[in-house]
Amino acid sequence: MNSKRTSPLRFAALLLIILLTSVCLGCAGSLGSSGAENDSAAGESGSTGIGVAKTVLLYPVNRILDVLDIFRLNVAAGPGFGLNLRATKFVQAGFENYVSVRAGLGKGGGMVFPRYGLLYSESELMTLGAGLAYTGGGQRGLTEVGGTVHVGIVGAEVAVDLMEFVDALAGFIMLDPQGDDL
Ligand SMILES: [Ca+2]
Repeated sequence: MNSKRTSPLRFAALLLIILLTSVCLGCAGSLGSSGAENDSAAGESGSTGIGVAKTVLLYPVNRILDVLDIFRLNVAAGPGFGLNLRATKFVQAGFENYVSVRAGLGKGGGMVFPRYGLLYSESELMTLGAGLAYTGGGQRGLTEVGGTVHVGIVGAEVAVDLMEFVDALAGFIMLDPQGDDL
């Protein structure tokens, strides 16, 4: 059987192309805006055209990124203990006390890719409580459902964000309630 698999190198090259396309389109959009100040009629027309092209070209990219936004899914290494269970910020409870280096999806935590995490550090020091009175977990979304556990020197998180799920679905019909599309 002849099965094709995408190598990590090809995946990295594809990601680079996507990022460069995003940057170029962003620059083009800025130039279009400057032109609009000098020649409003022609500028507005140009900006609209660039805006439409940008939306079309980035449509598949934004759908992938929106889906990745849904999940908090990572493993951790570092000393400590912690347990947090949550069904949104309003319904949660736990106690956490650890310092960790994490690998995986962790929205808002990334040093290189703030939107996704991937490889980052995160600490919860003596945080505890319930509901909105919980003293930690500032990096977690308001509508996250899932849990975080840390025991000894290892930990993990599994959660989905309900608002991001809605945003990902809405994206397919060109809506962006989270305002995060490129
Ligand atoms: Ca979106």
